[in-house]
Amino acid sequence: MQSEKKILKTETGTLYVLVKGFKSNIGQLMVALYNCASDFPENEPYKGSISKISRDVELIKFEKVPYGNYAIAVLHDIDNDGKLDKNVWGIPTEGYGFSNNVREKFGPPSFLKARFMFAGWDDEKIIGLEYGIPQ
Ligand SMILES: [Ca+2]
Repeated sequence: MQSEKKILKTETGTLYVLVKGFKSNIGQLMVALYNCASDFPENEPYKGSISKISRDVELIKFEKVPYGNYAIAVLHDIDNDGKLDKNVWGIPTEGYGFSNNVREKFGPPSFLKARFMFAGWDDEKIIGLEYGIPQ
C-alpha cells in the first residue's frame, strides 16, 4: 500500500529562483522558466514571473512544477518593455542571467548549457545578473 501511494502522488515541487546582483531597483524583474529547448530563451516560457524589484536580492517562486529538465532566463528589464535592450554594438544594456550561471560572450547560451534537473523536492536556483559583456 505504501509504495502504491508514492507512485500515485503528483510529482511536482516548488522551485525557488533567487536573483541577485541588481544595479538598481528601476524597472521590473522577469523570470522565465523553460522546459522546451526550442523556445529558450526568447519565446514563450513554460512559466513566467514579472515582479517589482524592492531589494538587491529577489526570490521568485514557481509552484507545482513537474519533475523534469528546465532552464531559466532572468532579465532586469529596466525600461519595462519586456525584452533585453542592447546598444548599437549588440551589447546588453540591461541585466540578464541564466540557470547554471552560464555566460556566453556572444548571445544567449544553449538550453543544454543552462539546463538542470528539477527533481521535485523544493529546490533553489541562484542566478547572478550580468550587465554588458561577461568578463
Ligand atoms: Ca528592456
